[in-house]
Amino acid sequence: MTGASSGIGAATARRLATEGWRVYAVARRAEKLEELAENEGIIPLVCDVTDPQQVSAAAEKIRAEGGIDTLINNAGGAIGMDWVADGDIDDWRWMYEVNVLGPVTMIQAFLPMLRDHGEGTILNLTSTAGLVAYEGGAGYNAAKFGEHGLTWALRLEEAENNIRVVEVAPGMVKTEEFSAKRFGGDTAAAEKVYAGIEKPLLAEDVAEVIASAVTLPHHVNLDQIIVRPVAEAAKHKVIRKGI
Ligand code: 8X3
Repeated sequence: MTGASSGIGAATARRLATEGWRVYAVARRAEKLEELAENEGIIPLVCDVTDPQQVSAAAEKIRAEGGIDTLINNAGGAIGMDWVADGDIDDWRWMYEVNVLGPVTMIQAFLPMLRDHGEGTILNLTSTAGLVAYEGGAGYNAAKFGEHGLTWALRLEEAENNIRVVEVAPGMVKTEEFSAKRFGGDTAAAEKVYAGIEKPLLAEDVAEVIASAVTLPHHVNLDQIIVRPVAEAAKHKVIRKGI
């Protein structure tokens, strides 16, 4: 489980651990992982998923300890809401690295293990931003469309190896970090994203969906799960009350 230090990643690690899974919680921030590892069944593993050397060291360690049968690529994120005309190329590069190259690096390192297992699962957390573009979303849209594409190609390539490949594409999820990071710590701007939404999706809701997908019998492949709060009928139609 990558991006495990907070939000959907941490909630999913906790959710699967309560079902008796042994979960390697992968993230860069050691102190956050230590907290999470107080839950039984969660093993912290400090690793930057965009660094191939760190990823292959993590894969070696995990293989030596018995390996895994499921890889959940959750690490990712957005920076800014700039239009194409004004977007900062470094922001675009960062988004491509964490949302596309990170998952690819993890997949390349762990595929041999998943193939050897005989019943592997790879689940990629993309986004509704990877399915429909919006103004101000281009850098994130491009990265998530990319991750969506790699997920669907991978499914075709690995079916013969009995690896199921699942895409979970969440819409608006209120987590402590996604919008804060996107708006560079501007908490007012981050809060505005969820203003007036009575019941936004929470990390635990998405964790529930992920857990359902990966605990189904292995021959059942949910190709793509789009999950939004009821209040977000579409990106352009969000029901906000009292504002
Ligand atoms: C987050 C969904 O709508 O902020 O992945 O792009 S959105």
